[in-house]
Amino acid sequence: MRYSREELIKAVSGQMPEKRWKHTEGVMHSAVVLAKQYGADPVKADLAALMHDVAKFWPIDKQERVIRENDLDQDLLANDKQLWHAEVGYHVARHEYGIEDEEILDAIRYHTSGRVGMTLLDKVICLADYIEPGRDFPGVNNIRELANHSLEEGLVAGLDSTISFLLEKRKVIYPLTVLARNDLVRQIK
Ligand code: DGI
Ligand code: FE
Ligand code: FE
Repeated sequence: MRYSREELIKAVSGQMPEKRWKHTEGVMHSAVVLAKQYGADPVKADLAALMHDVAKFWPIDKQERVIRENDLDQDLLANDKQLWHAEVGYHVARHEYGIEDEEILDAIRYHTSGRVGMTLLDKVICLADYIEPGRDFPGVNNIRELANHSLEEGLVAGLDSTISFLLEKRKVIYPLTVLARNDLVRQIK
């Protein structure tokens, strides 16, 4: 890897407002706790969490260009812009920061949408993003509670809250989010 953890922290924190960096620190903390609890690699969880929102505050036209000009999922461009930063973060982590671990890269890539067949690390990062200590939205404490005994239960509750929010606002729902949610429900049954 080309950068030390300290160098990555410096580079990533410089690309976002203070508040979003605090969120990232919270996700790093929660991801390590979940990783230790559920048997994922805490070092990988820390690094994926550190990088997960690296592109969140990039200008939207720059995010669009990265997706358009690279071998990335072009379908995202027809879906909510909020989804783009995960795909862009995946690309940037690989090509600008030299992260080569495919598990870490996938966890960054799918942290917003989820996917069918989420890996342990995917689940840890996606759930940590919902429950990090700075998060405050209706239902977050219920998700935190569920996360104490099941990654899948916590995630279904998290994705359900996102889907409900999108329905409420009459937004387009990215199909992969629904597929991810259904896949997790089946894993629980
Ligand atoms: O980047 P964060 O704010 O930390 O969290 P995130 O990466 O989970 O982004 C969530 C945002 O994406 C949230 O405001 C809802 C929005 N969004 C829009 N369409 C979809 C969506 N999220 C999911 N999972 N699925 C969608 O179809
Ligand atoms: Fe995000
Ligand atoms: Fe996040």
